[in-house]
Amino acid sequence: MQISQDFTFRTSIRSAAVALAVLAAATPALAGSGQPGHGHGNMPMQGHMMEGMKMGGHGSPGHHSGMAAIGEPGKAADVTRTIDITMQDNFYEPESISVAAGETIRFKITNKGAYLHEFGLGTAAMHAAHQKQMMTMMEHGMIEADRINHEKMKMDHGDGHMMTHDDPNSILLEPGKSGEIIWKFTKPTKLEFACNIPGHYESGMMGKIRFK
Ligand SMILES: [Cu+2]
Repeated sequence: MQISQDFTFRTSIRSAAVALAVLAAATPALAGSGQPGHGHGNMPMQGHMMEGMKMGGHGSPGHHSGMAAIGEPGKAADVTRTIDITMQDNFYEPESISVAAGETIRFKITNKGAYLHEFGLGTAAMHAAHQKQMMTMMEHGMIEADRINHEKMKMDHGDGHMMTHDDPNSILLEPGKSGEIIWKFTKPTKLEFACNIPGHYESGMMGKIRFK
């Protein structure tokens, strides 16, 4: 059994590529002119893309060996440091963090803003792909500006695939809510923590993770 060492938004990359291919094929005028994160109201909802919405799941088949390893879910017993993260509209405090390879960190995250926010760990490319998924989730009403619509989140969105937001490297928090992620950073990689809710990353809701 394959235990993924590189937890990423695994299927996101593929679904983004499919989505772009679909867009390019169906609407050549849109390809290239699209403003990321805004106004993709008519993005075609293809089956492949929906499949890509399932972002979590251990041992799922969407393993991409070429993807940068961003680390892995950590064990509580291995935590050596806690970092408090405050989410505001639309930025993080602190704005950047430093970690060491091999370190297991407990991120305690609190949303003090008025809107729904995400704290996700990944590469810039992963966040870019995840932003497209979050856009789709918003279009489907699964997430709203200030809340998660759990009923819609649980629905079958048309092709037998469930869309969920349960990546181990990401957490979505409504206003006033707190949560945590325990993460082990395995090797120096260019990583960011980011909020991929439409418009948030673009307005600055991201921070660098530096390796000591
Ligand atoms: Cu946000």
